[in-house]
Order: sequence, then C-alpha cells, then structure tokens
Amino acid sequence: MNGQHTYHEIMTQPDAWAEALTAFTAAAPHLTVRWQTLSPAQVIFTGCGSTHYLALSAAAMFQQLTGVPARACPASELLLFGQTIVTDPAHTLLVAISRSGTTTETLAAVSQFRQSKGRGVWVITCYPESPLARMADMVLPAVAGQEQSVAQTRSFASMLLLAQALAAHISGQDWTVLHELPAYGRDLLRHTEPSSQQLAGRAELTRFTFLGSGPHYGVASEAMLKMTEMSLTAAQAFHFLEYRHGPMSMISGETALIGLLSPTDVGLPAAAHERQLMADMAAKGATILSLASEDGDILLPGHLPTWAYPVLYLPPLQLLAYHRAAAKGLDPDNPRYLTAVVTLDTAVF
Ligand code: F1P
Repeated sequence: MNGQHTYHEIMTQPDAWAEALTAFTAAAPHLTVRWQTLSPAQVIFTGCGSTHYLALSAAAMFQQLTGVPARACPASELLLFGQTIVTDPAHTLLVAISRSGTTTETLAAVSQFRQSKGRGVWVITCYPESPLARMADMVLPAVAGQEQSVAQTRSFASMLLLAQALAAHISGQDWTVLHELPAYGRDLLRHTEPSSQQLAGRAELTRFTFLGSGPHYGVASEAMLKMTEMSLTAAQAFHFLEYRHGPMSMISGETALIGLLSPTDVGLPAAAHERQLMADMAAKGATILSLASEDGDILLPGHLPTWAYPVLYLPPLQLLAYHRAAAKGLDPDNPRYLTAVVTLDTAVF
C-alpha cells in the first residue's frame, strides 16, 4: 500500500513524543549546569530542510523564553556564509538538529564551527550514536522518532518537543507540563483526520498556503514542506501579516489558506491580527482552515503555556499532506527525487 510507513509514523508519534520526554528527564538535571558553564552570548540553531524549519521554531522559542539572542539558519549557510551569521564563535552555542545525524552540510558546519573555537555544540537527533552526535558536547535523543519514510513526521515532532523542553527548562519553566501532550496528540490524530482528509481531497484546491508567526512560523514552513514533497502540490509559508504584502494577490477559489493561530490568552495583539487576516482572506474567496485553541476549525487544547503549543499543530497538517498525496495517487513514503539523507562531496567544503 502506498504511504504505509508515513501513515504509521504519523499515527504512532505520540508514543515517540513520550519517549523523547523520558530521555529529556534523564538529561535535564545536567542541563542547567552545562548552560551556566557555557553562558553563551548567542545561540545558533541549525539543520537542513525539515530540521532547518525546526531550528526556526526552536530559536524563536529559545530567545522568547531565555532572553538570550538566538537565531536559526540552514547548515549550508552557516558553512558557506558563516560570517553573516556568527560574530563571535567563542561566545556562541551551536545547536545542530538532524534526524539522521549524517547530513553532510550539518556535519561540515559543525566541524567548521569547532575549528573556529566555537563555545559549544549541542545536538538534537534521532540517532545518538551518529557522526553528528559524536561531535557534540551534549545530545538530546529522540530514538523512538526514527522512521523508514523519507519525509520527516514523527521524527520532526519528537525533536521539536525536545527543543520546546530545552527552551522551557533553561528558562526555569516547569517543562514537565509537556508530559500532557502525547494524550492531546492522540486526540488530535483521532478527531482531525476526517476534516484533513476531506480538505485534502478537494481537487479544485491547487495551492496550499500556511501562515504562522513567532515560534509557529517554522512549523508552518514544515507543513508547507510536507505538502510539497509528499503530494507535489504548490505550497508556500508566510508570517501572518506578511501575507497582506503581496502574496494575497494570488487568492482565488483554488487557494487553501491554513492558519496556525497564536493562542488568544497571552495578551499579545498578534492573536487578534491573525484572526482578522483569516476573515479578510475568506471574504476574498480563499478556503480557510484555522488551527487554534478555543476558536479554531481544528481545536487545540486550551490552558497550556504558549511554549507548549508548537508540536500540537503538526498531526493534522501531516495528515493533510498524507491524504493529499493519497488523493493524487502518489506514494508519500517515496517523494519524487528525494532521499532520506542528502550526502554531498565533502572535498568541496
Ligand atoms: C534532513 C532532510 C531534509 C529533507 C527531508 C529528509 O535530514 O534530509 O533535508 O528535507 O525531509 O531530511 P536530517 O539532517 O534531519 O537527517
């Protein structure tokens, strides 16, 4: 059957989330001391493809919670344009994220950072014995996130959860609230599959656009990548209000606009602006799907701290991409032209 691995990996991810949190429990007692010893002035999160998008969300959360300047970049940019990203390696912590731990650009970027006397390297990976993990001072493992599919689903969510736990723990939050998420993940998978499948099957929708802001922009970008690689459907991702600055000119009856709405209870003006934007775009003819606690088409649980949410947007959006691929007769396990790991000739670096 087409896509059986991907489907299985999506549906079993809450168990992998729980295992990742168990691993984090073991690492947590040492983390604060390690962090205080390093005391970096800047944190860089890096990865490739999916794990670059993960880095975007991780960096946003990390800076928001800790107050320490953090940014994300693709490993290739760190490698080839490092001076546009790192100013002072001796006071910089690099957090490298990779499902496989073997992607050439990520390995080469970490190696170069080491040679430039970088302050420290932490790694989030599904393979704690991998070459990347062996280069790290500290590894956060998500072993149960390992998968057979090319496209990352269970692995991405498990590693994102570790990044959420890391930011929360370093900033002194009670990260153990994340233990509630696997149960919410199971509920979301069970209850949202029919609506994801229904939207995915609408053949007149030819363009899927994902909107997310702050820590959710990276997740929106990952949803865009899932839709692109699994279902070969034109997909884009934008920060919410950026959508008004040009991209909305593309709206037609063929547009599905999917909003990863910010929680309403944080007193941020973002939540109101995002909801207004979705309403305005619906009036222009886009088909709208909003994910939010309280008032979403897809309802996320309420009353969690804001930093607990990013991983919860993933299950319905992964199912959307999977069912879109299935509706088009494609095999989401084997996206066209892609391999699970990109291996490049290191001689050129
Ligand atoms: C990252 C990667 C992505 C690609 C695909 C498979 O590998 O190769 O570049 O988009 O999703 O994974 P990794 O470094 O996380 O193993």
